[in-house]
Amino acid sequence: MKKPTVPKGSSKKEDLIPDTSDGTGKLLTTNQGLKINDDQNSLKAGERGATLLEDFILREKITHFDHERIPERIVHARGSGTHGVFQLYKPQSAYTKAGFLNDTNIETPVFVRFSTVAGSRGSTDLARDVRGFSVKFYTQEGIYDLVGNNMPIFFIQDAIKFPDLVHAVKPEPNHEMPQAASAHDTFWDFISLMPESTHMVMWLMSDRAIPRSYRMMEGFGVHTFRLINEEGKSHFVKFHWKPLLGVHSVAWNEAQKISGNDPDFHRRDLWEAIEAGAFPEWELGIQVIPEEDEHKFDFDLLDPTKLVPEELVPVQRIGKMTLNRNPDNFFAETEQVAFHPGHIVPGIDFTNDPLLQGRLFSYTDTQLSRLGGPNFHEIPINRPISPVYNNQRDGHMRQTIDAGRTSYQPNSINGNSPLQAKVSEGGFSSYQERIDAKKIRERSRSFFDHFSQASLFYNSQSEIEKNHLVDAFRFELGKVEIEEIRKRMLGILTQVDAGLAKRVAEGLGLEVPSGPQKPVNHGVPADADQQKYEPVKGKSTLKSSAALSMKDTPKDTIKSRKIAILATDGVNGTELNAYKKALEAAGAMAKIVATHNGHIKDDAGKMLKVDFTFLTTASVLFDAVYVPGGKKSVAALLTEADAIHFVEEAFRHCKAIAANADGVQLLEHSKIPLKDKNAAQNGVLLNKTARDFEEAIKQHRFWEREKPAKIPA
Ligand code: HDE
Repeated sequence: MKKPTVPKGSSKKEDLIPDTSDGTGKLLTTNQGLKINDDQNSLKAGERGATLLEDFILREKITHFDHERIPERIVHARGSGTHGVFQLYKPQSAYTKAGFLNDTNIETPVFVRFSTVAGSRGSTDLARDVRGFSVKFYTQEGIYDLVGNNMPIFFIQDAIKFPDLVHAVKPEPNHEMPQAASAHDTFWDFISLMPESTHMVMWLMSDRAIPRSYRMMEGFGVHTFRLINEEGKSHFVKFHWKPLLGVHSVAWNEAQKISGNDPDFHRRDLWEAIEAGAFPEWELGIQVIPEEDEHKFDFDLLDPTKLVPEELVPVQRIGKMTLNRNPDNFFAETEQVAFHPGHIVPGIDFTNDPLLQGRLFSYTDTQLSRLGGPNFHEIPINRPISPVYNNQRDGHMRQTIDAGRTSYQPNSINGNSPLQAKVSEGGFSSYQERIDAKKIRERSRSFFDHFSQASLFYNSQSEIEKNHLVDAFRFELGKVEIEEIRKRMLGILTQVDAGLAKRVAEGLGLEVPSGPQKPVNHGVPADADQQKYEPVKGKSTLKSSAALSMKDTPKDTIKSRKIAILATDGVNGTELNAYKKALEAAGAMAKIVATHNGHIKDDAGKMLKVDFTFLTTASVLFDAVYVPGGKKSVAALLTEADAIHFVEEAFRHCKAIAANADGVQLLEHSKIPLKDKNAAQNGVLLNKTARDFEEAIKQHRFWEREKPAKIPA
């Protein structure tokens, strides 16, 4: 079948234009279009009141205000969205008939929303948490939503446990604490009783849970889906998003400080990068598994607590997504956008993953209360760019004026319109999977190896990543008050790795439980045979998988990286400008941080614009620090405790630091160890070129600095 081709530039943006309003230079009106003469004073009986009920302008304004909040998302409440496009590299007709995965001439508009899971709408971006990664494709065949996360697996295997999981991680119901944090008793109580979550908590305790940027995260569809080709043949598929900037994270100590300095850190980062034209890009990857291979693996493809190692099934990169336009209005677009894993197009279909099956119910249901009724698909951001015709009618806030007498089918009055589409006309037809089964509440034995992939994940981590995992478990379990829960978690960790359990136990001041540990599964039906639900540890065919570590992620650009230049009056302007220019030419954002706002005067009397002061920013908001020379400038910085703290903290967080000429003195006065001044030791560059500095910044972090000892900062 010939797929419809959309010329480039036919975008969601154009679709949104009729709904976009801009009052610049216009006269103020009421919602009824009446021009307003006085928006400063309500209508009163005399100048000292009382206010009159008659004041319809006041009433309209206040009433609207009273109702301008909607319920936040029950999970993923905190998020940031943006527009972009998806471009296919090569037709995928062997696997799928989906139009947007077959025609390389199509530039499919997308809207993407990134989010944390547990926190409220106003919570910090840098919580230790899973990140949501939702992509809405406005295809010619309707909306396709890929509603994924930045981790490839999930906590639970069956949708019926989702409310329990979320209740456990959300702030505790008696006092509503802690906000946006899993480090509390109810979360770990639940996790320690549900061994199926072990693999996911390994990911959650890893640095993946504290990304440097939304732009530097992987995305995963999590469940196994199906691709269906023109012949009706099905292949299993796992979806991936691979960021071209690599996968990078911050330090936990840094994450906590960012939360105070700029709780909007990720939102701002995304917004500013797009405004600056540094458009974030991801490649869409697919792992394709023929139907015949369904039972070839040592795990079940339907089990969402398992991933398909890339060593077993390579990821094919089939297209690129570029995010290139910030929304005009946060509420109208980012807040009202409604994703649903059940929004699919011909060529894509579901599997029987019991977590996915439950999700298929939840997402429309939740929009009914969140967006207020069944017409949320008419909200401009949710509206497909392909036409919508059906006999669904009326309801709260209905926008469409459906013309004609008939709203039923079959009908003879209107020629039976709208007509059902044949498959050859693009009509959706579900994959005809053969099912021959009893109606039972059960879990397949093939789902019970809860530990092999958790061990695989741990074994695939670098030493540094393992250290961070240990620290994260010590932090999280250290915040748990009930000792029984900590001990139970140690029992679970023994199943992952004895060394890991021992190190976590040391930090908690506990002994690793002695004897063979067999964590008990408490998620068991009342009448079930406990033994049937016992977790097992199978043998993974792989010892480690490189793709699970962030160590070898691409480190080849400083594009959009933020660099602080510490300077004040008397700075060597020639040097500063040359360095700044070189860094900016490589795509970085170099900002002057000074002792005062406004402008600083360089050593030649030229004025340089200050971007931040030590009061308005902090080292945790930058990727690297540079201290240029200039006697007077450095002398002033030496008397500024915040300047010394700035470089020490950047060192503590393993960032690249460059200092030239007198600037070196600032480092000498700090606790940064500078043994060999001529060597660029671990990313500390003294009197080196901007080019050397660029190479160091590309490395993202010099984590090995953490090994000998952390400096106080
Ligand atoms: Fe969600 N999830 N979820 N989820 N989820 C929602 O839908 C739900 C799950 C994910 O940016 C809600 O519109 C159930 C897995 C993202 O707007 C809700 C289950 C994955 C987002 C919901 C899951 C996700 C949501 C809340 C278990 C990764 C944010 C607001 C059966 C593949 C979407 C909303 C956005 C949001 C239900 C599990 C990802 C309540 C019942 C697994 C990225 O419908």
